[in-house]
Amino acid sequence: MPDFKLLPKPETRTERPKLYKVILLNDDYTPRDFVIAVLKAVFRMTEGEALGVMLTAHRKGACVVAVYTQEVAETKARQATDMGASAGFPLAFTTEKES
Ligand code: TYC
Repeated sequence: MPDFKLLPKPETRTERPKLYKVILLNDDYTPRDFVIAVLKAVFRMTEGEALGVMLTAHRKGACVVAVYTQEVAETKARQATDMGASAGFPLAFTTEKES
């Protein structure tokens, strides 16, 4: 068994991945129940969680849905926005880098 204490410390350090928020934007046309269905399908929320997020976006104009690594955040925001577009609604999700 080599004595690892004698080996030099590696120079590289592992960076924590940068995190991105997925944000739900309010609009005047998408039905509330449709927003809830999308939140449950794409973000695996319970009915209660989805209702809370939908109502916050409805009242305040926007709501943070979840936080992921960049690729996951962008993929989920696109999938959720596409579900709205496929049904003829202007439902929009954006992503924003966490500060
Ligand atoms: N404002 C929409 C309505 O009154 C519902 C809605 C809520 C739409 C949240 C989008 O992100 C949203 N039908």
